[in-house]
Amino acid sequence: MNFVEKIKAGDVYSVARLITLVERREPEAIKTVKGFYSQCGRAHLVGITGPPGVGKSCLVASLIQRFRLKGMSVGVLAVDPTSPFTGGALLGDRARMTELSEDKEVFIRSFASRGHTGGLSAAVNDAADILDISGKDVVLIETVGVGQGEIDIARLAHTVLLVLMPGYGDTLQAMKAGIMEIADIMVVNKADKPGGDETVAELLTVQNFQCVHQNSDTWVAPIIKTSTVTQEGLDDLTEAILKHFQFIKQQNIFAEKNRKRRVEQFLNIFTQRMRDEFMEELKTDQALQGWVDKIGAFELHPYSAAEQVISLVKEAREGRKKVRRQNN
Ligand SMILES: Nc1nc2c(ncn2[C@@H]2O[C@H](COP(=O)(O)OP(=O)(O)OP(=O)(O)O)[C@@H](O)[C@H]2O)c(=O)[nH]1
Ligand SMILES: [Mg+2]
Repeated sequence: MNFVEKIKAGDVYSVARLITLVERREPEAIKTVKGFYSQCGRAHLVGITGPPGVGKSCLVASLIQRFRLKGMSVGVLAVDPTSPFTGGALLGDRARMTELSEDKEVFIRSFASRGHTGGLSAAVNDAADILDISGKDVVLIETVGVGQGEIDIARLAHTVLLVLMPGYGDTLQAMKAGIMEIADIMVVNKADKPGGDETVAELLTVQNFQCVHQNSDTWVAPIIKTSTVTQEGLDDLTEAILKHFQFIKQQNIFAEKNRKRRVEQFLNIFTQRMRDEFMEELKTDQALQGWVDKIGAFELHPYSAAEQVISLVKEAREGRKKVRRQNN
């Protein structure tokens, strides 16, 4: 079996190796990822997001067990916002999660937010594709916070779980505006602690406010109380995740979500590549150096400089269109 075949067969070592190589933006690895693009798009990507310490990693561990009981294979991408050297959480997560990773049908990988040439988002996108190709039925992606991280989880995942815990009323107020758009399932974890019902009630208020214009074809995010200590609500949560996947497939939302994710991914790659190309050209191109000097000398505003470049691209496109028309 060659490397790609091993990855497709779910070989843990090869999968880990390819993820490491794409993280480093190795050209060969990028070529491999490009090579199997047409076979991607089978796995269910589930985002688990929420404030620090609400129990996201514990929920991930519980969900792994439940999906495995259903015979599903599971990939986990834990995106940690803190440096691997200072964050106790990362070590904690690893310790908790590796208990399960004896199982060959479970693959777990942590990403530190620093030290990514080409960006964390690119690495996580590629890792999700690699897990998809390796045959994982579901890929759980843990990220901290809502809309504040480097990863746009709502674009990346098909199903987004927003995890809160009792006593998060204030956070809720602050997040209200964005909550309903990104959460497909709301989880109030640590339901073994007092105050869970109040948090659920607050969430319901937000939801009722938002539901006025919704019809029966619309997904209304369920609010599920869970506890990883007593195991309350974990079966319901698993079912809700699977139900949401069915829903988006039936309603054609799946294809639309994939399209949005890939456009976003393209834009990220494109802007990164433009930066890299530009900086590389600048090293040797004297005319370009002169142009940049003008920006530095307050002669050419960065806005105007950007507009000049965009005009050039537009002119080139117009020129090509003209040639095509003439050829027709
Ligand atoms: N009482 C109670 N504690 C819980 C529950 N779930 C998790 N915890 C505890 O909450 C703490 C944080 O749990 P994690 O799973 O690390 O939370 P997290 O959201 O992944 O945290 P970060 O990744 O640091 O943002 C740990 O001490 C857990 O033992 C629960 O259902 N009930
Ligand atoms: Mg965690």
